[in-house]
Amino acid sequence: MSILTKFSLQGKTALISGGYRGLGLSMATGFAEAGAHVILNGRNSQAVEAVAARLKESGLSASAAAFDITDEASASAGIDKAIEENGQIDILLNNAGIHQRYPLAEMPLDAFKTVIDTNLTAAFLLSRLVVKQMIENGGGKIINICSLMSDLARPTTGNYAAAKGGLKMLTRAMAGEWAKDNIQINSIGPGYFETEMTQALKNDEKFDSWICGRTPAGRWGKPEELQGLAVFLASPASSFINGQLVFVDGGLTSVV
Ligand code: GCO
Repeated sequence: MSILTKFSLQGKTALISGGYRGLGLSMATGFAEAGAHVILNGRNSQAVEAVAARLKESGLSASAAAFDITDEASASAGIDKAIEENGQIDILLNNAGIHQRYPLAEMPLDAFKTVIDTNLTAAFLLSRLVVKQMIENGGGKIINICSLMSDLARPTTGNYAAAKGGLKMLTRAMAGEWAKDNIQINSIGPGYFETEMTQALKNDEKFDSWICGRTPAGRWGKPEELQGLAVFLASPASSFINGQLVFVDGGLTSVV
């Protein structure tokens, strides 16, 4: 296989949770441009269908799968339907994530639970729902979207950091159980990227200049800068990499 073919996703089907916007959509677009059929997930079917239609208009292979990743019955039915409609799921990108920022001492229990459910538990649930058919098909790829907050926290993000720290270890646990079945499970740790989730932070001049000073690259990341690593981890080129977390953060987690 030539080296460029090793990076191709031709003939693969990828399911991306929260894949209709932000970083998830950017990585889904990268998968599609590398040849995959991408299934975009979100709760709102209208929004997801519209974005999938936009990708198709630009010549990419895309479809929608609207279901709630935090609800076992909804996720199970959604995954079954996606497999029935597409034959199989070769690549799962556990991307969906939310923030509900509070100082820990004032954080409502619901805010803690909801962030853990969406950012961590859902990755377990979706992976468990797709792994059996990956094993039957001779292998697959699971990519968990961790964060710089898998290793570093800051005030008001305790729920998010706990979830992303847990996701780093869940990645390793999955590798420990499923690598033998030719499934590679790795994670990506974005640093600060300008998305809906961080728009308010980016617009805050003090925070923006702190991040640009704290990040050796001196800037925020662009969503398309996640595509290369995502495609690599989804491709045959990473067939002997397992349980790893790779930061895409301009060097932020490498310096004090
Ligand atoms: C914050 C930010 C961070 C980053 C995220 C990137 O509140 O400091 O939202 O959580 O966006 O960690 O991976």
